[in-house]
Amino acid sequence: MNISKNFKSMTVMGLGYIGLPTAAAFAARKLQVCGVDINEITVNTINQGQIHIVEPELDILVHSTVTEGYLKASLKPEPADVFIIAVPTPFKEKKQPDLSYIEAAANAIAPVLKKGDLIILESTSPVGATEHMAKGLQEFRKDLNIPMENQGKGEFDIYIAHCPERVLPGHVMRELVENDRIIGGMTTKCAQKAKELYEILVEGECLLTDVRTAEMAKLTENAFRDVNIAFANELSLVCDKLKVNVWELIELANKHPRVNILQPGPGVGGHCIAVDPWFIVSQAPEEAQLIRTARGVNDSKPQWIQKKIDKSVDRILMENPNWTFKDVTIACFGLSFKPDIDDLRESPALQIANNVSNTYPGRVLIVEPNIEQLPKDSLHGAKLVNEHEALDMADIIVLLVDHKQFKKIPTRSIGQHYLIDSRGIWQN
Ligand code: SAJ
Repeated sequence: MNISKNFKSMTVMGLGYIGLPTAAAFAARKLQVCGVDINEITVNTINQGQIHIVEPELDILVHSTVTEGYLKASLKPEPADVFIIAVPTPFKEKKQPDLSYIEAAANAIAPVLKKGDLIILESTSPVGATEHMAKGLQEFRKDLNIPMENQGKGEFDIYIAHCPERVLPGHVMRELVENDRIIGGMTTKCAQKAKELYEILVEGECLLTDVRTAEMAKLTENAFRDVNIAFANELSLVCDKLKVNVWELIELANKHPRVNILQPGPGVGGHCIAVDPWFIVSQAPEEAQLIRTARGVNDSKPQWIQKKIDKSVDRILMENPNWTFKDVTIACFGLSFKPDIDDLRESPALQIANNVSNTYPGRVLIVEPNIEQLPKDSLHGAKLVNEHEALDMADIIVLLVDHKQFKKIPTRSIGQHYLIDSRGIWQN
């Protein structure tokens, strides 16, 4: 275990999916960490050694670091040697990045800053956000000399860097340590200082660059994945039209040594891949044509699945002239935004299931092994059941998430139903 000589204390702004694991990981390396959140319930939960999010291994680490006195949560930032900002960067109307959470976090730490402190922005940010944050800090603290743009070898009172998080939900604790880290410094010294910090924790390589390149690198990684998923989703539409099995097609094409197509699905969910490409589009609307189109392809996939469901209902009604649509039972398998997690936010599966329950009220079954009750604000009239009940009762099965439990269902149990398999797990 690395114990730092130069960094004794840390304040982490934002205790969500990135901030809390980061705070706990540094606390486990014996830094004195204060995690700050605006939500009082979150703060109280953590101070009791518990967690408010689902992430493997995080509960144990938070419990032990709080118990040993290395981690605590607070509503207000405390003075520290290092400040990590890990707050959300959603988009606002017209898909423009919303920097208000970063601005609020920077304003909150400004009064407690002192000479020699290191500030790291980890939130995924549009290009220029770190410089914008630095300018805000300089206005607030005229007594400190703060670097406000890329200044190479310059010397300043405060070190500022952008080090985008790149961890995969569900594997955060491992990836925080194993992944390579991009470190963008406002000056060369800022980058080196931030590297010194991450080396306490990171076993991967720490790669140094300037802040703007670091910001763009993170956006590029997620836009790259989005464009590649869009390619797979577009192929699924083309293949459906041409009566070609897209799953077999992709498997065959991927045997080529330089082809690696991703998997089609019901659309792209989560808070990163469906959001971050818009930051590039909003800053370079004329140039980012492909990135914008990919977003459109992925965002339209839920409607395409919905049309398939409507067509199946029509066919069942033609086969059963005495039925109305109220007699057709539809089972949606999966609600989360990707397999084997409980996170329903920005989930295309939830969007589709919600549409289905609005269109066919009273006859919709949901199978989601990772939750115990349906969300209160959607899916009205739908019923949470287990897979056996759904297979017994449903006329139409819609597979939306490839959870491990669903992959084990023998395809002969599916055979007698109308099937819309958005993930291709029951194709045979
Ligand atoms: N998906 C597909 N087909 C695929 C792969 C994914 O439809 O072949 C869908 C998933 O079902 C999901 C969405 O894409 O709805 C996003 O899932 P994901 O596993 O691709 O990514 P996230 O959002 O969980 O995490 C991403 C990661 N970025 C990259 O892999 C480039 C992660 O490393 C980032 O740290 C994270 O975004 C983030 O926070 O930015």
